[in-house]
Amino acid sequence: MAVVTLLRTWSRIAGRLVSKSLQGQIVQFKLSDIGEGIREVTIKEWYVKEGDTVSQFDSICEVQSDKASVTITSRYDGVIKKLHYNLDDIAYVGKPLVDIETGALKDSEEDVVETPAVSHSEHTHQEIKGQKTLATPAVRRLAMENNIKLSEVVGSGKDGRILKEDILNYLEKQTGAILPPSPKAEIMPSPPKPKDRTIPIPISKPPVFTGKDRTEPIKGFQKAMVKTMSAALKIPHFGYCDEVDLAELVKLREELQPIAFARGVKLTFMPFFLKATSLGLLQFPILNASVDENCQNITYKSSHNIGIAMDTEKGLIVPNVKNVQICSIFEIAAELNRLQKLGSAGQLNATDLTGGTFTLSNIGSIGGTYTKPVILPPEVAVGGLGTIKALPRFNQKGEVYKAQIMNVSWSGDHRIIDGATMSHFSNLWKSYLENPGLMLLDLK
Ligand code: CAO
Repeated sequence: MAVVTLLRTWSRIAGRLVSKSLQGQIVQFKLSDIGEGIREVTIKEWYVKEGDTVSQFDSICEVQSDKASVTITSRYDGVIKKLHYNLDDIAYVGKPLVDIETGALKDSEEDVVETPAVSHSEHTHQEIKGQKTLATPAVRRLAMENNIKLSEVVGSGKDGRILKEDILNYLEKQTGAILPPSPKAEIMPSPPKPKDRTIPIPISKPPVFTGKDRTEPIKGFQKAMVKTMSAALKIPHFGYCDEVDLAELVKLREELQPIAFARGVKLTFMPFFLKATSLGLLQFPILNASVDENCQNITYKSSHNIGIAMDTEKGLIVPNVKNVQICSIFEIAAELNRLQKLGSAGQLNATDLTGGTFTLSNIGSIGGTYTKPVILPPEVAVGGLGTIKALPRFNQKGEVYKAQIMNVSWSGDHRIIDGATMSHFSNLWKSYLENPGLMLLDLK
């Protein structure tokens, strides 16, 4: 998969292996070809300045492409002689990042890890004496904190990837320690309180008037948006809207929220929306498909990797929850918590950001009722959700009751999806959310 290539190349970003012949010389870290067509990254943060002494594995800087955020770490003991870029500059593939005057190597360092770049990725890549060890940064940290050599742990994940459980099992065998309960997500929301849904109050900053025009390069997430939205323009969009009464779901979530909270997970409406979408996609697989460039072939995707448009400080990103079709609502919630946490820290990895098959955009968490969502190619459909509002509606006896209304706006690629299909899908989605108990019947 391309992600592996990306990470392999990321791991080469900061340069080459230290050899003793380099001691005392000024060496340059060059930004190597990082694959995926990426030719440039933005310098997000420098962790060092000229004159600083660094050791191997000290963080040097944080760079951001339109796909991932990566920490570059030093391969060398030495002194930083030159930073080749200022903050927010674009660093180019093949050009030097920093100059380091190398110091003496410690004996033990020659056979340690040669991985300079820590991608904020699920799949970081270590090479130890020619062997590849796959482990996440969190797992490597856990191993380090417990003085465990990754090379001694047998990984039970895909391709021998070392998982957190492998470290805990190893630790248990070594020390007889009892395994801690399954980890809680780090987001600990304040205990939920039942309430009517209202439009969030906008927080406004004091206005600033500079009196000057400003031109700046389009980069980072915005640049990615230029690319994908220009491609989306070529797709003839069909729009379809409806309203959904979420009164039952509002009640159900209020009941389940404290339980999820006790398990360390914030439970919003999104996991229910995602599950209902996935159940709908099982019936209408054409909405979870992609078409080739000239629209000659349709590929029906087996996984429901549902993307979530996410508003972050740095702009719009769309990570996806993988395989929603086999996830419980709680599992979706926990994954969403993780994506949201990484998203707001600008640390989502390439795996999280690629491979989506359908997208939901919950603009309603910010405000608004209707939207005209734009398809994210190569996907063929997207849903936009408005704010849930307490509104009067009539029941079948003509009596007024308090409903919790949310508007949903779907867009489909009208080359392959007709309006009736979209309407059938939307009706099914609506029925699951208006009668959440129905989802139980179809959950795997
Ligand atoms: N109506 C009313 N309340 C809503 C809501 C809606 N449609 N959606 C979320 N909420 C509530 C949540 O339930 C939560 O309330 P509680 O504290 O009582 O649980 C609160 O708003 C905050 O939710 P959240 O935003 O943290 O989490 P979420 O899972 O609902 O949504 C995400 C996650 C990533 C979709 C959202 O944070 C976000 O970024 N939305 C913007 C999407 C966007 O920009 N779309 C445009 C794309 S095109 O440019």
